[in-house]
Amino acid sequence: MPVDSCPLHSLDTGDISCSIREHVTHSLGKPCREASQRDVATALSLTLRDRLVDKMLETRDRYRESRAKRMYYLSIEYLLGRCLGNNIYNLKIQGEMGALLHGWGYELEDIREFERDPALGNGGLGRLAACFLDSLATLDMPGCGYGIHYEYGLFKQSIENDRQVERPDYWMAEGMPLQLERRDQSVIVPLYGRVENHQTPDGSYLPLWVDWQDLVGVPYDIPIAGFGGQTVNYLRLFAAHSTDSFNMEIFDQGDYIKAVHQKIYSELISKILYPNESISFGKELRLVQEYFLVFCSLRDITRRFLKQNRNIEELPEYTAIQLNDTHPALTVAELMRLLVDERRVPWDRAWNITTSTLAFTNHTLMPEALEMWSVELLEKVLPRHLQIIYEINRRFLDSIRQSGPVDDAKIRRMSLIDENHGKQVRMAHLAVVGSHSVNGVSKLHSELVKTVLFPDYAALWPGKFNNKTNGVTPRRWLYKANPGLAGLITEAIGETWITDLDELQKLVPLAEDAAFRERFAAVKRNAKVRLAGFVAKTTGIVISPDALYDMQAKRIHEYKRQLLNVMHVIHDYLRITEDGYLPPTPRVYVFAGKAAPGYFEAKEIIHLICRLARVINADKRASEHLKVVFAADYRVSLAEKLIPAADVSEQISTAGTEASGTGNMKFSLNGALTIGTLDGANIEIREAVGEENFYLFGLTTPEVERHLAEGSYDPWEYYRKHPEIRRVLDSISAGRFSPDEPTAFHWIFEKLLAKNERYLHLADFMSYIEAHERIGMEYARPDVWMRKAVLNTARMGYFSSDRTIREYAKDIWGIKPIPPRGA
Ligand code: 26Q
Repeated sequence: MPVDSCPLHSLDTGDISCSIREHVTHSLGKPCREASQRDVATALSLTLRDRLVDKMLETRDRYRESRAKRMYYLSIEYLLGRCLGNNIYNLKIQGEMGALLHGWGYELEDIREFERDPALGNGGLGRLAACFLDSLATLDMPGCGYGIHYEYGLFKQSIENDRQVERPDYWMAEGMPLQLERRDQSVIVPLYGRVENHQTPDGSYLPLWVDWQDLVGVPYDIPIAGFGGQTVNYLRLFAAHSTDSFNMEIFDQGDYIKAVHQKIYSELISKILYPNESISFGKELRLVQEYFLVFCSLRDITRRFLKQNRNIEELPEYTAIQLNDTHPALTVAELMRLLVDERRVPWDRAWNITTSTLAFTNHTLMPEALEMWSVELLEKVLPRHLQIIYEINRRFLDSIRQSGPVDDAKIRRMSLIDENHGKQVRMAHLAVVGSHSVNGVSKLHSELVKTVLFPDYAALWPGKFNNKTNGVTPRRWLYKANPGLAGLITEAIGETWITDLDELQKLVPLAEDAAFRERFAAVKRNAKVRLAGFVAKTTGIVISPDALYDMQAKRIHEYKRQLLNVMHVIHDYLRITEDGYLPPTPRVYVFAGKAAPGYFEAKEIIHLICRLARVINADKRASEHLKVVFAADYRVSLAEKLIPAADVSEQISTAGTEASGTGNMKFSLNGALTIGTLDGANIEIREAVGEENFYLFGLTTPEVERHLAEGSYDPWEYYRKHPEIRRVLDSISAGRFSPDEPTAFHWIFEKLLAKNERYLHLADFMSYIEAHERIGMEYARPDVWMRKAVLNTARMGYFSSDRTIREYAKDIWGIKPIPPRGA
């Protein structure tokens, strides 16, 4: 083809208008006069894709020419959220697009609602990956994400008869206009089979993986635009298909039905995202998913690398691979296999290359969430990888024995194989041994990673362990989600904060400025009016924008303690209805979050919240002071509606259980005050915003640890001592919120009073209600409250994911920005 054969697209409104009409006609096959709002949304997405692709190709050339080191982020989940609005904002054409569509009789905001919110993740971990992609592109950093193109994302939640109902999320139903299929770059993935032991002519060991089956990974690229749109990276998601050749082989043997079954199995691999955060171990399909991601990504990475005429031994100089939790930890074994078996690199050198290339982030301390795979299953699915894991383990344990005397107990603790419940591979150990860096996601969590999770490894390799406190992208979570506040900030300090969030510091003096505080309050109220409209439309519940909006929005999990919040709501309700108490401020309690479909307690917590809402919202004595809303189907797009309207953010996990939290950052950045424990990133948020601007309560991590270690927590003691606790628990147990089913919530009474209750709800309850007392009083004084709210926003600069990414780039990846020429 001639060079430069295709003219580039421009961001000129006239050109865009022309492109939209062109896409309606030629991509959707409709005359413009018949276009529906959905068609306009699709055509607009395609129009933007054209522009993003131009920039993506330009970015790719720029990276190639620079021959710079690149970073690859491997994650089994990405929670991108809707892309259309985000791209419009990152291209800075929201004004022009709004006007153009308005001229055609549409509102941009309505058009944006037609886009599906791709939920290719469960929660924090997947959303963090999405924020990181935004920051990488904004910082002009050469990096890209790898993941799985699930056909079904996280289930859609609805509430029926006060209970969660799950429905499949077929997110591609209307197509995904932004993605580019890259069939030509498909990858053939071997699995199953067995290993034959052979020798090379010179007598060294030559394993041959034979009789494997295969499937195909087809990449789909989603362009990721940095702010300003100059750098466009991409997220590459692999979909699983069957190979025709494979089917034909069986077919030729005469077994047509079996051939079809193979095809169905192959396509199952990327069919669905697992909806729970821990109890899927042992599921063969999940293991195959993890391997599929790892194999496809590594093939793609090394193919790109070798195309540049480089020697595989130089891999770590030009490539950094970040493992997002242990889900892609098989990368350690697969990279070794690729080097040793395919490239014939000697083991020691291969090991050096592997550990210098890989780095690992841990996201959880919960013992039940630490991945283990049985040796038996690995043997069946990935026989050669299992051998390699055993060899890594043998050499590793030999090296510790050689470095000094060690007892057997320590060897057993450090081994990659757990032999306590049958033989199982500890994926976290594999990731630690196979990486040069291991990080946690907040200061506290990173300490606990060293002291609780991997004490032996931390003693062996103190330099390997480090902290990278999470962050969130200010583009989505302030600029786009909260245009009112973003506008006010830009008016006050200019717009540099969008890419340099520390600039928000300049708002600090304005916290003393009554006029500014009033404008800040007006912005907040506006967001609350909008949310109230949404709540009325979706739930029928009427809430006043003058009430305090108190929100807890996150996955439902016992450790996150939604029950503590529920207990406080009941406490408030009973004080009003039984004690004649008049709260200083009316409140709306908003809950949102999904429960894993098989997690009984979590689903019952949702049930209780919905029942409670029904009773309270219908009670005339209370409804002036108190409303409860369960906002169904929490997802990125709902978070963007809730967060700008929050006055109070509930971050109330038991100290030592939440690795970081990132919702806590989004709320505070948008001017909500946190009521929280000394857990995860709450600690750093409190230090940043100032302790007087944060409502602290609860036990500390060492206090919790001591209770759990010594068995000294006695919930009945709290029950006996505090009438407030007694009254709340008795009301739940007596069926006050489920009159037709009086015993429905009895399990909660039992659970919270059990000696081994792991999350110490009752120990923290009195200090929790005391902190809420202070909130009620201070909210009633708008000048006091708004001063604190402004200071929260002003001091959250540190929690930008741009800062996090800069730290990863400098300390772990060794990559640098490759900005466009002249930038
Ligand atoms: C593992 C095996 C099988 C099936 C599922 C999983 C699985 C899937 C997702 C295990 C864990 C997850 C997700 C974990 C997660 O979201 N962790 C959160 O990560 C955030 C980003 O670092 C932190 O802010 C949160 O504190 C942490 O809970």
